[in-house]
Amino acid sequence: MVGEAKLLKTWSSPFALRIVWALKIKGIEYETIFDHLSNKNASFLPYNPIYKKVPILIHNGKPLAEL
Ligand SMILES: N[C@@H](CCC(=O)N[C@@H](CS)C(=O)NCC(=O)O)C(=O)O
Repeated sequence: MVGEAKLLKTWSSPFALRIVWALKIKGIEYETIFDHLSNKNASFLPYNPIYKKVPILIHNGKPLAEL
């Protein structure tokens, strides 16, 4: 993957494991950002303001939610 990848997730999100495994299988380096769903200023809110769900994969600043 060209560019920077960040994965926004909670520590317990089972949905995020799909992304973690996919990135690992593909050998893609990424930064993990943990947050809490109850945090009103959560880091993921600007990236998925309607559904307010994680995980969100951010590639070069562009969010991919509901993967
Ligand atoms: N369709 C989404 C579902 C993701 C999802 O439900 N994530 C949960 C955490 S595991 C969540 O963000 N829940 C917050 C809420 O429902 O308000 C996906 O497959 O990624």
